[in-house]
Amino acid sequence: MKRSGKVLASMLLALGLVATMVTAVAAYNIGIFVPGVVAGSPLYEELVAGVAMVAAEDSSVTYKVLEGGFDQSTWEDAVVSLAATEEYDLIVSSNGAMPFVAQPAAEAFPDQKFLIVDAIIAGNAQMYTVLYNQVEQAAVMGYLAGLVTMSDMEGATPELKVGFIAGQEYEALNSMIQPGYELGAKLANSGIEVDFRVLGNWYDANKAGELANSMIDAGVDVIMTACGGANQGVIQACQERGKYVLYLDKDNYDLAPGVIIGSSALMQQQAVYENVKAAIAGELVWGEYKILGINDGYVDFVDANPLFKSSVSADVFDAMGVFLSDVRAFYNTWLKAQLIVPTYW
Ligand code: RBF
Repeated sequence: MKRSGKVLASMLLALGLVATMVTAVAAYNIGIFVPGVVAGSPLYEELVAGVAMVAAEDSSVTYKVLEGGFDQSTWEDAVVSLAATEEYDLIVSSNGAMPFVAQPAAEAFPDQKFLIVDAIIAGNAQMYTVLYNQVEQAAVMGYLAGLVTMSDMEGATPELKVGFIAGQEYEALNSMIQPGYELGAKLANSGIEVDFRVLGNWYDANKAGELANSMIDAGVDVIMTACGGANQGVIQACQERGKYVLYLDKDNYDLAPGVIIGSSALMQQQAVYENVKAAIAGELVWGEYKILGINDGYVDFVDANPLFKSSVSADVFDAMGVFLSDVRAFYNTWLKAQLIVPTYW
C-alpha cells in the first residue's frame, strides 16, 4: 500500500514534470512595444489587434503590451529592459524608428528576435521588417483631396489648396507620405498647392486644431491628418468650419460621418497576424524584409464604406472610381515605381 502510494506519487510527479515541460516548450511569449500610446493611433491599435488574433487562436501564445509613451528618448532603454527580461520569444513593434531604437537591445541580447512593421531594415539577423508602400497610399488620398478642392461640394473653396498635418517629421513621411500626397493631388490638377504642416507630437489635439484652423483661413478645404491622438483636433476644427478630413491608415469614417470623407487603409492587423504566425512557425527569414503595396492587398482606399459615397459629390465619387480602378489594375506599376524606400528614420 505504502509502496504503491509512493509509485503513484512519483508517477504523478513525473506526469506533472512532463506537463510543465510540454507547456514550457509550447509556450510562445510576445512582448509588444508600442512607441507612443495605443489609443487613437490606428497603426498601434492594429498592431495589438493582430497579435491578439494570434493569441485568440492559439492558447500557448501569450502577450504583454508595453506603451513607451511620448518621450522618444526613453524608448531605447525601455526596449533594452524588455529584452533583458529574456521572457519574450519575440518583441513586436511598429514604426520606422524602431529598427534603430531596438538596435542596442539586439546587440545586448543576441538571441532576441524582433518583428517590426511599418519599418524597414535589411541585414540585421535578429530583425524582420515589413514596409508598406505609402507612396501608393498617400497618392490615392492626394488625388481625392485634389478632386474635392476642385469640386462644387459645399465646403470647397475657389483656392486650389489642400492640406496635410503630420505628427512629426520622419523619413517615411518625407520620402513616401508627403511626396505621395503631393503626387496624387497634382495628378488631379497640376495647379494644386499642398499646405503641409507638422504638429511636433502625436497627442496635442488643441494645437492640431489651431493648425487646421489656420490652414482653413488660408483657403484649404480638405486636410489629410496623420497625427495619432491629435487627429481629433483636426476633425473637430473641420467639423466646426464645414471642411473635410481624410483619414490615413484605417477605415474610420464612423468617427465623424460627413467630415471624414475619405479613408485609406493599411492592413496592418492582417500583416501583424500573418508575420507573427510565420515567426512562431519558424518561417520568417531573419534579416530580410518585405514591401507590401496596393496589389499585394495591404494598402488601399476604403471606397466600400457607404459613408464614402454619401460624403462626396457624385462627380467626385465617379472620378475617384475611375482613378481607383486604374490604380488597382495597370496604373499601379507606374505608381509603384515612384517608391523611394526610407533608409533611416
Ligand atoms: N503614428 C501615430 O498614429 N501615432 C504615433 O504616436 C506615432 N508615433 C511615431 C513616432 C515615430 C518616431 C515615427 C517614425 C512614426 C510615428 N507614427 C505615429 C507614424 C506612423 O508610423 C505612420 O507613419 C503613420 O501612422 C502614417 O501611416
